[in-house]
Amino acid sequence: MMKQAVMICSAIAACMLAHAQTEMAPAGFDQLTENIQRGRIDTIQYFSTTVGTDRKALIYTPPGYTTTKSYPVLYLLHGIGGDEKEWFDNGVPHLILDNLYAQGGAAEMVVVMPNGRAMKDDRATGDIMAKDKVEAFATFEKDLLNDLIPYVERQFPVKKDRQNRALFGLSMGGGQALNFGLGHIDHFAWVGGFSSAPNTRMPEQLIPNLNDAKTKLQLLWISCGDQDRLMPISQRTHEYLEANDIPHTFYVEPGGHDFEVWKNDLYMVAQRLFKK
Ligand code: FER
Repeated sequence: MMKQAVMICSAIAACMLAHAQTEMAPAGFDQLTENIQRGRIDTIQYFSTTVGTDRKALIYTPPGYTTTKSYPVLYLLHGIGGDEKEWFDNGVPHLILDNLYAQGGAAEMVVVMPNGRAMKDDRATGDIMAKDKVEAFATFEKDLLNDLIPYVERQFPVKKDRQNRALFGLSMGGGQALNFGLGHIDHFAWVGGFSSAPNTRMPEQLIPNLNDAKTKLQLLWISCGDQDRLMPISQRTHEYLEANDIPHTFYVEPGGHDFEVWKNDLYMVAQRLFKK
């Protein structure tokens, strides 16, 4: 009887320990809080020389935003079923950041949420897995670097160096963030993928310059829910980074391929960004 009780107790303790290893956002982190300062969400429109059309993005400016300051920028990318509104509609980045700012928990930043499907009809309608639509997620590399970032840097009071640019995304956007971020370390010091999709380059193609990745990144973040069938993509990326001594965070959390996981990821990452 005694022995059984000891065994049950140690099983419970082991279980608690396993869970304690994953730090998670506290309850309420994604809820509207009364009587705190709020940032703003606006829609911006820029001409894309890559696509040949005007394109839309959402932009979050933090509480107390003023053009007399200069802000770092997080570019935050959506998944295969989404568009520039996906994060706002499902991931409430404005609420997560407002709550963090109310507690002094994040560096002031501007967040730009683009449409990562760089083609003339960039709506997430019809067959979202169609070849041209999937290819448009790769084309976005040029739109981001040549069109969107220059537009944001012309129109907003933002810092224009790699130390003050972050590129993160979820799923297809996670693959984009890793591919483009690690492919252009000269542009981004903060890079990460949440539940990154099969568009993530194979590890051997992902990092053109291993030494730059070792020495120049402020944060390289790979996260995935433990129930997500796309885990092998994050796992293989993590293993390659580890084998090549590239500093990174591999963050595995309870959950599947959904915004419960991605909201938690944003909460975790937003606290780390643009801090020494
Ligand atoms: C695939 C599985 C998942 C794929 C893309 C996804 C292009 C993307 C999922 C998402 O963005 O949520 O085979 O191929």
